[in-house]
Amino acid sequence: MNYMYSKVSTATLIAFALCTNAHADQTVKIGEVAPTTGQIAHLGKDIENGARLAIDESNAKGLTIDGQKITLVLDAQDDAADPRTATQVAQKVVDDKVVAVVGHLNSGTSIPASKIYSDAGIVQISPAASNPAYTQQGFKTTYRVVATDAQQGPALANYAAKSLKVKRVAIVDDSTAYGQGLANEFEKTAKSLGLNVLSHDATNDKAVDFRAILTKIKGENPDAIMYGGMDATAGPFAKQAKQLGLRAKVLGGDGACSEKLAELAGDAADNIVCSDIGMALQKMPGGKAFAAKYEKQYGQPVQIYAPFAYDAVNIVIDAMKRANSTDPGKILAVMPNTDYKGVIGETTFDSKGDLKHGVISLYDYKAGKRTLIESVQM
Ligand code: ABU
Repeated sequence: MNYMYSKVSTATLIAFALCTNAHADQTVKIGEVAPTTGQIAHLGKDIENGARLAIDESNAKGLTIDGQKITLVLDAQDDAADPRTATQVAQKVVDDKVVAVVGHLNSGTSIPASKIYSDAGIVQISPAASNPAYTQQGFKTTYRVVATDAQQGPALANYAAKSLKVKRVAIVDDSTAYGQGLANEFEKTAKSLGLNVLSHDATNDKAVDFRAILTKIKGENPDAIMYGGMDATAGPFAKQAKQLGLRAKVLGGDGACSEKLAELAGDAADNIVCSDIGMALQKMPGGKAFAAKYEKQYGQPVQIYAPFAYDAVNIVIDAMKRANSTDPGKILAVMPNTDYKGVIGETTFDSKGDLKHGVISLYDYKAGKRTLIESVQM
């Protein structure tokens, strides 16, 4: 009798344990890759911080998918802005069994990594990569939540010609997929608008001394110099231009257009006009609340990409809810129907994974503060 009781009791316990296990928290990893070492580490950290905020909020609020409580974990990795490291890290997060990836920051890392995510059938959403080629490879997994350089280059050239009345422009790029691509897009539009493109020189993304190129450009007497590169080089570039007595405006794209650029350029920041590949933070539907939350959490201002990374994570969560699954294949299947209203606005994607409605914002710097000039819907 005692034996029977013990048998029933054990069976009941096993059934109870199985039942309990079915409802135990499931841990789901979302990958996040950006450079958190090197000269643009502050921009990579901006992405990681934005992504982590979304993860923490989801965990605090509670997430249930298909009856299962989900605890999200951010699998945050450093690609050092290096294309080769990026592919190694991409393989690592695939091996870590992430359900989707937010990243990478650079076009030069996002593009090679995208093949690895495509082969693994894992959604990749870049919060920053703007080279058009990123989404033109025919991969179903490749998305971004920012406008492209095919929109940004023309917007900058139009502003230079029509508002700044630039007639003569010199161009310099940092030889990266982003810097060179943006400079080329700018050049095409500048020429079509009748600007005199005096020269197009190349430097590199580790350069610190631009005086040889700038001295040559000074002799060309430009009204503006378009610089395709990130803030870490754009700041010293603008600073050295001013030190050499160049009065030309320095134009830059989103990679240069950070809060930190003012610090890097010093008083030459007042000479800079730059563009961003989304709505200005203060004009984003959730921008003010996000900026306050971010500053409270991290004790520093948003640089550029944090709200895009935050929304990218929430787009993955939204896809999990719509798919009622954490299976990467099922998340991928619902991605084309994304219609997510987040901090940056409403995100819907075209058939390539680009935003249906990109926005370019233009800024200058006044007394060291990045100041919005205008936003243009593309
Ligand atoms: N969009 C500028 C920074 C990222 C990139 O390389 O595209």
